[in-house]
Amino acid sequence: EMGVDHLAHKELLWKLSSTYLPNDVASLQRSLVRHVEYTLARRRYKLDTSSFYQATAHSVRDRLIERWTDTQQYSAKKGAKKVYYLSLEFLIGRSLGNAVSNLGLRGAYAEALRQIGYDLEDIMSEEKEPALGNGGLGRLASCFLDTLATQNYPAWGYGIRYKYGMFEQRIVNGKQVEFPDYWLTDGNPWEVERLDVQYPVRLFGHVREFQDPDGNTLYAWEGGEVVMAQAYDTPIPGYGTYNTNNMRLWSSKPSHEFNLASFNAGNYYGAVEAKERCESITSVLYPNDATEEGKRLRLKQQYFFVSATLQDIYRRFKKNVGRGSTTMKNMPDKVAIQLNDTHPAIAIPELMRLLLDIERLPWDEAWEITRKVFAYTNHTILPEALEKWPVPMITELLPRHMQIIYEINHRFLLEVQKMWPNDTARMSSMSIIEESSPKMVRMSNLAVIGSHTVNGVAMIHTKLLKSLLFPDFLLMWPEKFINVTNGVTPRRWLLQANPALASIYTGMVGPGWVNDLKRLEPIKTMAQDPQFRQRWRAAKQTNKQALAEWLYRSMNIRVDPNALFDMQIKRIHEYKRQLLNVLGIVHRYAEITQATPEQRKTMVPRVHIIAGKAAPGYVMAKNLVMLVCAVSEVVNSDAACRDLLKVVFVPNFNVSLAEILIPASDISQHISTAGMEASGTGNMKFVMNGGLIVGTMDGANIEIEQAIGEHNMFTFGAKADQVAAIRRKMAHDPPKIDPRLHRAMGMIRAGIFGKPDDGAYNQLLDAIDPRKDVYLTAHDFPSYLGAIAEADAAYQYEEKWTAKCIEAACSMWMFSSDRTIREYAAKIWNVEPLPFRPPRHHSER
Ligand code: F58
Repeated sequence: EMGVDHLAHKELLWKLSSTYLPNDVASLQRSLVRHVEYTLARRRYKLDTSSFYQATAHSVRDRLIERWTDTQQYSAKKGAKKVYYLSLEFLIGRSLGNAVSNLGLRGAYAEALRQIGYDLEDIMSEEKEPALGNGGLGRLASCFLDTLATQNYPAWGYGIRYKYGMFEQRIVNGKQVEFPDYWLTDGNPWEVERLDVQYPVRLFGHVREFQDPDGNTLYAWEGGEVVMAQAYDTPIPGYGTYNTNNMRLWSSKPSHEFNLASFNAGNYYGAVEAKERCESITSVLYPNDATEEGKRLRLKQQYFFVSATLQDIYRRFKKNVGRGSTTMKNMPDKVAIQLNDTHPAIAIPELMRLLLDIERLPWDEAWEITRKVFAYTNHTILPEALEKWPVPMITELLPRHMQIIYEINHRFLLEVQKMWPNDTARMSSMSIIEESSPKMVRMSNLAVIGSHTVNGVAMIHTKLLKSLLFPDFLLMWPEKFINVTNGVTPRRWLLQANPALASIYTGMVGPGWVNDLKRLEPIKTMAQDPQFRQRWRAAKQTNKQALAEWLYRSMNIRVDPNALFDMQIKRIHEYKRQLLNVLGIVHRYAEITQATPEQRKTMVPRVHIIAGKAAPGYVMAKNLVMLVCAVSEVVNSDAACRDLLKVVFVPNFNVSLAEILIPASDISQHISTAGMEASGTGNMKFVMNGGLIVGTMDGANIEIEQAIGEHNMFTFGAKADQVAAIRRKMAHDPPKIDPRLHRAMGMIRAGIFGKPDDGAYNQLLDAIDPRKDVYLTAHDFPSYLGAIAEADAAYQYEEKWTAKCIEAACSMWMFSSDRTIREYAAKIWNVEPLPFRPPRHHSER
């Protein structure tokens, strides 16, 4: 019971903390200057742009924090079911623009800054973006967080606060060189270090078996090393709502226990070094490598992150246990955990360990809870990309988990045996353990077995997932497998990246489209209106102009903003077939150099932009980057190409760069070998921004085509169901090579683009030999040129072209992550939005 004095104190405290920050221009200015003086401790006259970025960020952060703490307190009080999105990657991009936009304070801050001599846009570009992800998978996680907040779902993202994010790519002497991305040099105003949220995480050690007083056998994981997980929280504001969610990232640091043990042993320097090693766990993001295997530190990262996260979720849930009728069994009513790929799948045996060894539940009860809590999203069916860990490695690092995995597998295989007696082939393909040497733990099988739902990320991907990857699991659990097609947030990818187009939309249908992309549908009919088409083109032109200026400023390259802008921007991978694009460009180059003046007049002037990072150990990808750079060098300095062709490799592709490039595109290429790109999400962003696609019938391209109409997309190439037969046939009956491809390859081999001494180009070209053309690059080349030619032809009819773009862009509602998340919520998580109603007057909390 609270005493009188305590009540009085509480009331006083309440009064002291009960005002909301004012958002009028004058108040924002006071807040900015106060942060310069008191947060940055700078004199008033030292007011450079970078100080003002810091001050603006802190001022915005204050306003995020009041919404954030209110939202979190509210959902705790309501005891609502929460979604936990577990991802080793979040590619958040810059925060300032997103925050002022989502808070509805962009205008006010822009004005506040303008009056004191600063430009909000300039200040925004001071921000260093956190690149805590590789590509599509990490960016998807961040789009999901934006939508979860916008739609008022109680949801937290959990991940790792890498000290070094995705490497910085520079081109030095025509080659990719990687530089470390230490993104925290200037601090990070968007995070709050929660010194009161730390958990110990054990690694190595042994399992002790013992009996409880009733004679039951129990297990305890003991010894080894203990490192601490330190929480860093970042507010995730929704757009047009008060709700603000949380992204909690973990950083590793030495534990106190670690301290004592090592130092007492008398080895001072050795102990300090051991402490350093603790911090190395979260030091670097692994770049998606072709040779991604046997990396013990990566497994440590995964477990470290999972252990801290589950302790945190568990502690939050346990506050409710014992309250009313809540027991452990109710965990699935309060907790939904989504595994973003298998990277966090070790969470399945970890939750089992907590329920068995700490909570002391019987196996069946623990297993039922676990399976009701987890769901798993698969992002690839490429066998080489499926995670496997050597049994000896898990045994050493996580001995208790290895036992639990074996027990899960044993019980699972009994079920298999029941369903298909003595079917050893099935047993061995469904087993979590691959009987190789050394034995391997198949994380995808573990994730399927331990989850209630498994989803693919586009219709074709889910179909292939069912038929190729998990056919036996599908027979066992037909309901477990579902599709949830990916989506992207219209906030970052339209409203913020493309203000020119956004203002057209708002002018037509009001601002509601930002949270309800369906409202753009009626604008489709405006494709018939010449005046509207004119305005649309003007917006695209503004964006192309801005990009042209950017290219000139930052790369000293001049491009004509009236040319067709063609882009392929994504990670460099053989299956994504950047090589097909380059061969197409080389073909065009040949055509240009041989064209008569009459023929030149019929050619469409083009600017080809390619951007993307190659994993440091992925030789073919690095060769490709070299080739693009060499082609661009030759083409751009050839007078014959002057007004017809420019090729630009833009280094260090990241979220901020995508925000500049995508709105300026006329054509983008999504040309993976059919069946290999799970979904793709760039494709969605481009079409939403009024660009058209040259693409294969792969991933979400197929659904995009369905939504926008086939007359609005340039498709080509083998279909997924033809690929296997084509590959089989080419081995014994090599197809004749297309003469245009032959010529393009000949030019490259002849050294027109240089002859690197390591034979890099030959290596690229040898891999598309028509007899072993794994990615069907040679096979698809003729139809690829056909699609490009169609696009060129269509581009020459300006009015028709614009009509296509309008129709396509306004048909894209289903590729908003808002639709995606509603599906996850309904079909997988069983959660409801919980909007926090803010106080009507700012002065009363
Ligand atoms: C991508 N995967 C898919 N993985 O390739 C893409 O089709 C899909 O649209 C996207 O996920 C979202 O579903 C992807 O980006 C990675 O980056 C992994 C990161 C960890 C190492 C292995 C690659």
